Parts: sequence; structure tokens; C-alpha cells
Amino acid sequence: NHQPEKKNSTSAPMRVLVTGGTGLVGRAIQHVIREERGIREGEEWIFLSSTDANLMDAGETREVFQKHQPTHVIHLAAMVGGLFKNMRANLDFWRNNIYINDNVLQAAHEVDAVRVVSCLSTCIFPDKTTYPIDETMIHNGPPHKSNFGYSYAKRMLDVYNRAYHDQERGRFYTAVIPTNVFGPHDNFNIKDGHVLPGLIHKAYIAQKEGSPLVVWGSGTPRRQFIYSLDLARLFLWVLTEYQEVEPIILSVGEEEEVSIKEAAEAVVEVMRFKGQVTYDTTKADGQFKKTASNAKLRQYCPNFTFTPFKQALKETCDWFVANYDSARK
Ligand code: NAP
Ligand code: GFB
Repeated sequence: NHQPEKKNSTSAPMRVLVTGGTGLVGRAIQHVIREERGIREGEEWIFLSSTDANLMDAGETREVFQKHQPTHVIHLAAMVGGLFKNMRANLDFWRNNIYINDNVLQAAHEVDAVRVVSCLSTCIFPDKTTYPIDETMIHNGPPHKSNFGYSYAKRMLDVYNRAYHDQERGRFYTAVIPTNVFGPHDNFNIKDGHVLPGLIHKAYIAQKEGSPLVVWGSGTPRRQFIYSLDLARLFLWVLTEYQEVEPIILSVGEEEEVSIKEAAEAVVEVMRFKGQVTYDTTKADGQFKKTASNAKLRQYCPNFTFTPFKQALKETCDWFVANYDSARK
């Protein structure tokens, strides 16, 4: 059952503007809207890319919002990257995301959008924390040093949401907190991308060249992974059903957490890689773990079932191999 509970199934007219509509999560929402849920009577969906407007520019942002006059906004646009890109560019992650977030939320407010759902991430929580992490802990201490720029910029979205709600009670601007996302249309760039697309791309090359698959770090850190299509299905539930300004974690349960080694072994199995696997421990491990609780989500959507990890990984690998030439890599 992939459909979260729908209380008010009457879909009032909605004009939904999706910033970052051409990325990993944006494409998953496009797929779910067009192939599963369908576009309903009175609804309009607009998916933006950076060529429609550079959202770091206040004028361009205001212009694209004035043009579309959205009633609802799914705000995905951001400077995004894996551990190693973050370690190289904390200043840009901080500034670029602050610019984007300030422009988008103010532009939404100026066109009286009733709902804005933004994106935080489970990697922005305090580095020194108790586990499992939950939504109440966002500001309880400094984030991990590897991605403090991105983390603080993302945490400010929670401050923006509360400030807009204070300004005008009718403003339900909220945020979701996904854990590590993967799926078709991911960024498979080995330098800048996340671990799963990086390992898939490396396994593909190692297979062709008969070279070893090199996993970075010790393999001991632990992660929870959510399939982009499952995140998209939950996003659509949040857009119309979730009524809190407080953010909500969208993640598989704590019991689904795997080590990087287990994730690498799953990639080897799904890609049917037959070569040698080595670990380059001169590379950073980043955060050891960021185990998040999805208890709040479970309260709202007790029957939602996530796609099994191996099946999601196979769909992602099949997509990558079939779209190798056009994939971001
Ligand atoms: P992505 O694949 O890198 O896509 C980023 C999107 O933002 C693209 O559509 C990109 O447009 C757009 N964008 C970037 N800079 C822009 C700018 N200056 N002006 C306008 N658009 C801009 O990212 P993603 O993985 O889908 O992430 C979507 C959201 O989920 C982000 O807010 C991210 O922080 C959050 N998130 C991601 C993960 C993860 O593991 N991927 C985990 C937790 C949270 P172009 O296509 O034109 O470049
Ligand atoms: O997805 P990832 O880059 O980011 O995962 P984080 C990094 C972990 O995977 C580290 C190991 O333990 C790496 O040592 N790893 C092993 C690899 N092989 C590879 C590889 O080929 N590529 C990559 N990238 N890692 C990010 C945050 O943390 O989480 C971002 O820095 C973002 O801000 C993202 O929020 C969701 O999960 O460590």
C-alpha cells in the first residue's frame, strides 16, 4: 500500500509550483503525479528547473512566482551534494541555499501561497545527540563539521516557517526531513554525488574495465535510505494533509539502517559485479550515524509501505544502465 491516508480527498483547486522540479526528488514527484496519482480537476502542476529562474536571484524568483501565482509550493531547489562536495564547499552551501530559501519563501508569501513544503535533511541534526533523532532536536547543538554550511542553511528553513506563520496565521509553511534519498535521475557524479549513486557508477565502470570497486572510508558508518518514489508519494500526502508548521521526518524505520559496507554489498549484488571490492580508508567517513525515528510519520500514515531496499536499488541500477548516456554523472 503506497498511498498514505487521505482525509480530505476533495481536492480543492491547486496550482502547485515545484522548485527544483528537474532533480532527483522533483522527477520522482513528476513520475508519481503523472503515472500513479494523475492530475486532478482544477489542479495545475509546474515543475521548475534553474533555466526557468535562478532562485538565488530575488528578481528572477519574484518574476517566476508572479507569473505562475501558485497556491501551493513544493520547495526542493537547493545546492545539494554528498559528503565530499560538502567538505569542499561549506561556504557556497551556506550562502547559495540561504539566498534560494529567502527568495522562495518571500516570493511565496508575496503571492499569498497558502502552503509551502520545504526540505530539510536528517544530516542537519546535532552531531552530538541521543538516538533515535526526532523532529524536536533540530536546533539542539552544532551539526557535523563536514556539512555545517548546508546544515545551518537548512535549519533556517524551520525558522522561516515559524516566522511566516507568526506573521500571518494562515501561512502554513512547513518542511519535511528526508533521510538519504536515492533513485532514477539521481546525480551519479562520483566526486559530488551521494554514496549510492557513486557506488552504482563506480561498479558500472569497474565492471567494464575489470578494475576493483573502491568504496571510500571504512564502510562502518550507518545510513537509512529512502527511495525517491516513496518520498514523492509521502510528499503528496504532506502537501494536502499535514497541518503542522513543525517539520516531519520522512524516512524508513530505524531497523532499516544499514552500514555503508552492507549498502556496497547490495550494489555489488544488484549490479552483478564480479570483481574485487576494496575500502580506501584514507577517505573520510563523515557522520558515523544519524539514526532518525519515523514514529511521527507512522502515527499519521500507519499503513504506508516502503519499497523494499533491494527492489528500489535494482530499479535505480536498471535506470542508470539504460540511461547511462543522458544520466547526470
Ligand atoms: P538535485 O537532484 O541536485 O536537484 C536540485 C534541483 O534544484 C534541480 O532541479 C536544480 O535545477 C535546482 N536548482 C539548484 N540550484 C538552483 C538555482 N540556483 N535556481 C533554481 N533551481 C536550482 O537535488 P535533490 O536530491 O532532488 O534534492 C531535492 C531537495 O531534497 C533538496 O532541497 C535537498 O536538500 C533535499 N534532500 C535531498 C537528499 C538526498 O539525499 N538527495 C536528502 C535529504 C534532503 P537544475 O536541474 O536546472 O540544475
Ligand atoms: O551520501 P554521502 O556522500 O553523504 O555518504 P552523507 C557518505 C558516506 O558514504 C561516507 C561513504 O561514510 C563515505 O565514506 N562512501 C563510500 C561514499 N563510498 C562512497 C562514494 O563512492 N561516494 C560517496 N559520496 N560516499 C550527506 C550530507 O552526508 O547526506 C549532505 O553531507 C546531504 O549534506 C546528504 O544531506 C543527504 O550521508 O555522509
